[in-house]
This record gives sequence, structure tokens and C-alpha cells, in this order.
Amino acid sequence: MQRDKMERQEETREMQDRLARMEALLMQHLGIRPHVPPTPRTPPSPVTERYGPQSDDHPGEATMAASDDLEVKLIGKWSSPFAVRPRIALNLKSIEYEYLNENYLIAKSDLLLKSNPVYKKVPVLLHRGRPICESLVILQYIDEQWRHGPSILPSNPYDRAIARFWAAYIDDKLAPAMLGMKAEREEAKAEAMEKMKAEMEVMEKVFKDLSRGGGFFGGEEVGLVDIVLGSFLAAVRVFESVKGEKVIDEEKTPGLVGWAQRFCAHVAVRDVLPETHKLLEYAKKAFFIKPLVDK
Ligand SMILES: N[C@@H](CCC(=O)N[C@@H](CS)C(=O)NCC(=O)O)C(=O)O
Repeated sequence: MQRDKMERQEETREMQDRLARMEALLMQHLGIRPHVPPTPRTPPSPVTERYGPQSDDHPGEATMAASDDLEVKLIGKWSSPFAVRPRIALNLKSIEYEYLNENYLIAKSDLLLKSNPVYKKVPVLLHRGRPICESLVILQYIDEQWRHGPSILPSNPYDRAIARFWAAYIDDKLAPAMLGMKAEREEAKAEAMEKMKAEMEVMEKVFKDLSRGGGFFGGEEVGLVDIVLGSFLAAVRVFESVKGEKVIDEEKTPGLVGWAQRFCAHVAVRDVLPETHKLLEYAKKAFFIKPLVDK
């Protein structure tokens, strides 16, 4: 019975491989540059960037990815807070994946436009060639698809609902304040900064409630709210350095100060969160040079 199932799975994968190869040939024929090599089942070649916790940090865990896991690709953009989220989640679960970095200053890739025709945004997770869009949806997919490793969402339905509520709140309130920092007028920038500070004060109270004495919103472990809020920390640091004032500070948000340090130092986070100086350089270009991309 189990054997039949495995054989069927094997056949399905072979068929998916064949389809992927046919699609690649067709794209070649039509002169469309393929973004990825047309062999989804084979591990990425050594020149392809591959991520996952370092074996030094997680002895024995870096090799636990099953063949299924090798069929995971992520279309992202190194500077995007939204794209950092699934990378953290995949690292937490020790899933190996191939990372495909977009460069909007040149053009959006065909693969991105084809995989996310609705929003045309990163991140997009490709699991066995099937796209999943929107970072919050992707995080929940990763948690449900790979049950091993730490849980991203709490096990209790009520706690899960609360975590989802705050994740959505962060994107509703904090993300627009961040975008406000792109404004040209100094007053608009200052307003956005104040808004960000006010939202961090809200999150300070949420941290006290959800962490229940642990170091993270998820308690003892990094969870959904940690990933969603934490993905903005690199941008927050850039704004702090530009404005010369703190968004997260000892006086008003002492809990978040410690949380931010713990989060940024976490093994699943530290290599994927953009470095402040690089993001600052990029922000200068991206905010002040009009991208060539036709959205
Ligand atoms: N709600 C989306 C937001 C994603 C998003 O805004 N991605 C940006 C990069 S930070 C993007 O790809 N923007 C391209 C565009 O706006 O055309 C998510 O959570 O995934």
C-alpha cells in the first residue's frame, strides 16, 4: 500500500520534471530567457546560491532535507522585508532552497511575472514548480507543509488567531509608515517616523502579552509575529541612522530592544536580514533614482 503510494508519487514527480523540461524547451524556442535551470528534482548546481542553517550551528540538521525539500525555490529580493520572511521560516524548518534574487532596477524576471501575475511582487515560493504568493500566506504554507522543526504558528487555535491578527496589524499599520519615509518632504518623513514610533509602542505591549516571559513574541521560540515584525528591523535601523533618532528605544520600548537583539542574532535570521549600511546605500538609489521597471 505504502509502496504503491510512493511509486505514484515518484511517477507524478517524473511527469512534473518532464513538463518542466518541455516548458524550458518551449521558452528557449520562443526566445524567452529561462530564469532557472529546467531540472527541478536535481539539487541546485554549486554556483547556485543555497541557503539553510549552517551545519556548525545546527549539527546534523542541515542534512535532514528530504528530496521534496530540494524542489523549493524562492523568488525574492535581498532588500525586501517581505522576502526575508519566508527565508527565515525555511531556515527555521531547515529546508534547503534555491534563492532567485530579483533586480528591479533592471527588470522584473519572466519567472516572477509568470508566477505572480496578480501582484507581480516578491516573495513567491515555488514548491515543485507551483507558486505561492504573499509573504503571510507563504509563512503559513511553510508551517503546514513541513511539520517538522519548530512551529511558526501556535498549536492552540485561539493563540493562532491572535498571532494572525497581529501579523496582519503589522502589515496594515507599520508597512505604510515605512513607505512614508520615502516621501520627499521632510515634514512627511518626520510624520512617518512618529507613526513608526507609536506603532512600536503598541507592539511593546503586544510583546509583553504574547511572549509570556519568553524572549520572543512566540514565547521561547521565534514565531509568526517575530518574523513579520522582525523583517522590518533592517529598514528601521536605516531610518534610525538617517534621522539620527531611535524608533525602538530603552525608554519607551525596552522589551523590544532586547527582543530585536535576540531576533537579529538568531541563527535562522542573522544571515538573511540585510546589513544596515548596504540597505542604506540601496535605499538612496532606489528612492531617488526612478526604477526602469514598468510596473
Ligand atoms: N503584501 C505583499 C507585499 C510584497 C511587496 O510589497 N513586495 C515588494 C518588494 S518589498 C515588491 O515586490 N514590489 C514590486 C512592485 O510594487 O511592483 C507580501 O506580503 O508579500
